[in-house]
Amino acid sequence: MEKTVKTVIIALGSNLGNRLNTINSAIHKIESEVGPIINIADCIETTPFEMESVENFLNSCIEIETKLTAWEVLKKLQKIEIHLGRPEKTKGKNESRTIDLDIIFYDSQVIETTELSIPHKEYHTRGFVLIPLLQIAPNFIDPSKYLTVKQLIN
Ligand code: PH2
Ligand code: MG
Ligand code: MG
Repeated sequence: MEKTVKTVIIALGSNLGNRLNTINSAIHKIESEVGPIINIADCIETTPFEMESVENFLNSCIEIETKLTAWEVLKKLQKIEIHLGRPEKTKGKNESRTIDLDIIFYDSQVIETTELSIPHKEYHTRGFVLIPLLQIAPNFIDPSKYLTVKQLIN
């Protein structure tokens, strides 16, 4: 039988407002609405990558377990983003934001739709995702590249 509990890796980023408070609030909300937290990477301060905004980010990654589907997780994360002050509709794609919650991996699933791409399309080019990811999930296998996070970095 297919296992019902899935491991999900989520990247968190904030460069507006009280960044650390918002990231901690997001983690608590994810824990209560999506599933238990298995691992939390240290927050790192990063400069904005491919953005017009100038405010530095705090970035982290978490590993959680959930019984929800990838789409259900996406909807929950979008709801939490709005609850934590992110406008529903933004002018530019990469404006400063109180919180950004991106699904990087959903177990070993590969999903390619207009609404949802898993693994996250660009995560492997972004140090602000790879550094926290390497800390918490070095042996996680990228199901589209057949490489572990550690192998991807080297
Ligand atoms: N997120 C982006 C684009 N650029 N740069 C940093 N440093 N941190 C981010 O979280 C980030 C970014 C798109 O979501
Ligand atoms: Mg993002
Ligand atoms: Mg996002």
